[in-house]
Amino acid sequence: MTTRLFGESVQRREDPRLLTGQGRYLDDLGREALAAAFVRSPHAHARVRDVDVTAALDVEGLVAVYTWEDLPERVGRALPLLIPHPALTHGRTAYPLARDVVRHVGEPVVMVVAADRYAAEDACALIEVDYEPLKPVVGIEEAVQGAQLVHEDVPGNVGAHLVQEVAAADGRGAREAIETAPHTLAFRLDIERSASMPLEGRGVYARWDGRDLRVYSSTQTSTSVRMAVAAALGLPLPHVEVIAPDVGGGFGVKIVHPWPEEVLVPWAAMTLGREIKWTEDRREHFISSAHERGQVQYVRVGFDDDGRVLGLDVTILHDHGAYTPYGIIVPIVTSTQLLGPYKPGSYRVEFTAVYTNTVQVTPYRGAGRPQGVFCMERTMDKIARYLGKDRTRVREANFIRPEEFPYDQGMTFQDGRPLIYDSGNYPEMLRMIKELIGWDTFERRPGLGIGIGCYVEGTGVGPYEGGHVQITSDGRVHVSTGLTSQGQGHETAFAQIAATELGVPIERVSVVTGDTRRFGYAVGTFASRAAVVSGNAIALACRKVREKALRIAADALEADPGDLDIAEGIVHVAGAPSASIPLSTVAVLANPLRYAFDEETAKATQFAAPAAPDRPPVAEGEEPGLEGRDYYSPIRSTFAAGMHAAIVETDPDTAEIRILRYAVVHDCGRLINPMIVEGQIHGGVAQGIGGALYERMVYDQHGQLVNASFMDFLMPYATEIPHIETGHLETPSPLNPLGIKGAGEAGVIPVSAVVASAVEDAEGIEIDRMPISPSELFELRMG
Ligand code: MCN
Repeated sequence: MTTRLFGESVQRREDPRLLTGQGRYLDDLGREALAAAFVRSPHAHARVRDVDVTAALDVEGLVAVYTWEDLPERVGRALPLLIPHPALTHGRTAYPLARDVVRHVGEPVVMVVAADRYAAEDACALIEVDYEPLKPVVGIEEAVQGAQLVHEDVPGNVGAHLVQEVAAADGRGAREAIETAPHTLAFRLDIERSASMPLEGRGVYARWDGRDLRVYSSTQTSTSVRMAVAAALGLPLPHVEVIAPDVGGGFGVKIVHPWPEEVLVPWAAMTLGREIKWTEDRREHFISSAHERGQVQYVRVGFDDDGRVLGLDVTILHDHGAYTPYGIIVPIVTSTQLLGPYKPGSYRVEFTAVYTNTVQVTPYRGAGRPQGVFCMERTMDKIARYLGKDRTRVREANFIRPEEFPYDQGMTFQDGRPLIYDSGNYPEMLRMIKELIGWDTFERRPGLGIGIGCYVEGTGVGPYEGGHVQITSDGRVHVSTGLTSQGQGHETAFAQIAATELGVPIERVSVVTGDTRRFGYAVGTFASRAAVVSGNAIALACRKVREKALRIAADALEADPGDLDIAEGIVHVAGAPSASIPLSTVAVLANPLRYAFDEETAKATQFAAPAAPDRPPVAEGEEPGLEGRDYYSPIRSTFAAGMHAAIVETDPDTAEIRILRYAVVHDCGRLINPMIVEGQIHGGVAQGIGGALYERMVYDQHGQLVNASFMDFLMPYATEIPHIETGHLETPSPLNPLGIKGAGEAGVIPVSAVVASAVEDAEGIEIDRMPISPSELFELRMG
């Protein structure tokens, strides 16, 4: 018998703790620490002429005030550009505190440290910054005109420009194929800006003991924060520890590292020899973190009578905000993954990333894919509408067939690796989603519409993650991995993997993430990669430990390791359960230094083979202890896929859009925990509904974000989210030992496309812009 937990909907083990207020988030720590606060620019674009801190110095409790001038050279350097790319010819990042020019409202200018946040904020209010306002660049159209520059040395505000082209089999390019196609369409699509809105904002708390720096950060990448902080402060890596405590959501925004505050707070803690903490407030989150989406896409498509795409030409204008700390990953993802499950005859994509005087853009759950899917799925719907065909038929005519895997889309990803889809079954998925939503039996009536959207998502990107597994003499299994968790349920899913691999009850397995003291080499949680990359690393580490356990047990039982199995934490001879030894005992035997501190250990030592005088106590090639570490480094991404469908109702008078039904069929390879995956999908769909119907960052012409609070930035409540019906298809990935693909972003990706498809169906009006509010729908109705 083996303990099988992989694939079961095991209840999330972290939830009782998190749901009963026992979570330890950043702001729960360092209650005695000094508080940091920031003076942030009220201008979208201005020269900083002078900073007068005199009035603030009288504030009771004030400890220190810093401007850029006060920072040592190393700390004051521009923040790193994390993912360079040859096409990013003009990458620009901010300084931790503004140097001469501020380029968006919210950019930090002065840092204040005080006894508490009240005093720090009072001091901030008294600091006078003399700004010389400059004309701001707001909106893509204004940026591309290039009349006014965000960065003086970036001509035309163009940070990056990239063209990728996949020619047809006959060598013709997409533009040529479109010219000669039987039918062509051309249109423009707009997706407005939105942003990750985790319940918990960013935050950092640092303490320095004269030798070691410990930093707590609400981050998605603790090991990278550690490297960045060590580099900025000139500290050797072993003297810096970074711990991500419980993190109340990230959704992408917490992958940036280091944030200015992550450098400044530790530096000030070292300089002052005091503990310091900063927690972001909601307004800071709106104006000082990062946004995404924000793209205009021009599409030209040529197709035949069956709706098969012969040529697709997409030109993307991407609003990158003021800086590019995370490179141009968002437009790269849009342009390379836009094709989804389809194989157009030829494809050309071109993007231009422009700077504007708005908050910088970094990936937000889905990372450029919602824009790409909106583009591709609108294209499919428009072709169907033009030809008078069923929308699902046009999609089917363009699908990559199951027998064509592995399928090379001809695109090159950010890391220079080719985009090769590893496995999938899109026709089957279409069959499933049609059945789930009742596509063929849908009864039309005025104001009711049905829509569909398909996508493919590269998940589980490298370069690597690791896993460490230790079995202690109480029989407990301790798993650690370096990436962090923000609510994805890793404590449960990783425990399922370990319990299955090792044959132990899940109750005996504990999992630690995000603590560089436990695991130093890691990349982080983003791009739906944890299950694939850490999950496989943990499985591989478990297999090492299992092998070692079997070797030791075989010695003790005088059996062949090949005849042994582990179940319920007990190693036994297959077919002879009485010849057995618990893993706890094996753990004792694995360490020649035995403390018989309890009866169990004392009993275990009886198994010890008499010391062979000609053999060292730790055999050559072995290490003491029953533990193991391994890494998994994927050769390339594995491609998850999904299809969503919705039925919407539009109000004839108020133009309100209600989603009556929402169905999802999803394929993330082998499921570790179906319930967790469904939860991930539900959360993603909810965010997608926000993006489709409610959420947008509204800037005025002065570069002021006019809805920078939850009073004005609309997010859906639970009341706006319908019940989500979910079906799973499992096409295992041939690329990794567990056959897994990622699932964490899936839900959000096609929602705008699906809602647009359904609203268009209900109204008979083309929907080319998202989000769509009732007033906008009303205006469209009016023509
Ligand atoms: N899973 C599974 N079987 C699979 C694939 C995944 O059971 N075949 C499980 C995993 O074990 C994990 C969860 O599903 O518990 C998500 O796994 P994965 O797809 O690997 O995604 P990550 O864990 O890497 O999480 C990142 C992803 C991203 S990119 C964003 S953004 C996001 C998201 O996850 N942010 C989140 N989900 C979030 N959920 C919460 N609560 N909070 C966030 O900030």
